[in-house]
Amino acid sequence: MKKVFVTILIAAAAVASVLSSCQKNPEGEEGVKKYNLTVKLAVADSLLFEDLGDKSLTLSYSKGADSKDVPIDTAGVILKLPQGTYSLSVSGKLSPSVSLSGAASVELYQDAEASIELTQIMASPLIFRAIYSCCGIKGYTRDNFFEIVNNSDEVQYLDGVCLGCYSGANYTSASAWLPLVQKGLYPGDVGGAIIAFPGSGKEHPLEPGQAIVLANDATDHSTKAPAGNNCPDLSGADWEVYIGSDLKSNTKDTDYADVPNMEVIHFVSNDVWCQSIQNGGAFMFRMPEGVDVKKFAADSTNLMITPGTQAQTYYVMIPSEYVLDAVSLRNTAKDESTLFPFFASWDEVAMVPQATQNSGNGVRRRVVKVENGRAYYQDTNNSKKDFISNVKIVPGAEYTEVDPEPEA
Ligand SMILES: [Ca+2]
Ligand SMILES: [Ca+2]
Repeated sequence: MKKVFVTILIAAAAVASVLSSCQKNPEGEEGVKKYNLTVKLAVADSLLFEDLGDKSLTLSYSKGADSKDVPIDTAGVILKLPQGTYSLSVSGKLSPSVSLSGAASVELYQDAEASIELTQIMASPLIFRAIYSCCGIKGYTRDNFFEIVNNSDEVQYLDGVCLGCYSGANYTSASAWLPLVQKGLYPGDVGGAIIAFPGSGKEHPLEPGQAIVLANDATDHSTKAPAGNNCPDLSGADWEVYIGSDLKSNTKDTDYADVPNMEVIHFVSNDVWCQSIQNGGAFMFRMPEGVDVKKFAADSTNLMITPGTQAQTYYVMIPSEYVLDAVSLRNTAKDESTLFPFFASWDEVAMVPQATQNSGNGVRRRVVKVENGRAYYQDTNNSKKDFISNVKIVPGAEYTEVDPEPEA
């Protein structure tokens, strides 16, 4: 999920609460008193009621284990309900990529009114579903892979979608990049390169719910890595990263001919993309309409060396507003409180612990809903909550079960 446009406050405003007694009704459930609950909707300034128009919104109200849904619109709704404490939530869609939500709670022991302020959230249709980067045994690091899923209800096109990466470094001291990162400007090829899906716009569709596997090297690593490995077979990957010899004559990378290559937009490594993200992250972005990423990456005004150094390595700086999805991982051996962020707070809130090395495990996004066999994934810009750490990831496997809520 990207950006909360209209920030804010899920206000439990004006919850006319008044607790009268909690006396048990001697007449039993049949005789439980009922009161009117008036639910009103509020929106932050920049989201006008007109924008809501006739969009269908759903009000869910629950008391204990009971939950019911009713339609609600800008006029609000009045419900006659048995007394009790209710949790209220409103959800709906403004457009394919913009959803609305809000919540409140109310104690209904006399006629009461609740006002729910709606927050407008722009959800990225394309997100990382899984990242496998725990690496193999004896320094084997070529087996990383990434899954990208279409988490929306519309066909999405991968053409031109770019990936950047932070990799390596324990990052327990503030990076020279930190002041820029906090402003939402990210060095895109710290992890080796900026890569992109090729295509002119509509060559690589991804159906709703469909995912692809992007391998660093599209080969069977279980036979290539030293004995005792738990590395994946990536010979069936959909895409691979090939840091081609057209870029550097001394490339150490191998092109596995059966699997199409990502385009390399800009690079600082001649070998592996996003080699080891024990502590680091990956992000996905798309240039605005009409902006060619190769031209952007060739424009010196978009390039920087590591601040405070005389280094000759130039990185392409990617603005946050182009970012679709950002995920960061942390080395579990490090104290969380000593780590510094890789992304601005609105793109990414907290890191998910990396999987154990040579475990065959990775981090995978939580399934929050399954409808007609299709999984929907959690995306709240918080990797710690959105991802499950250290779980077996079978490249391209489908998920059909809702995952339990994360522990608090
Ligand atoms: Ca490769
Ligand atoms: Ca290839």
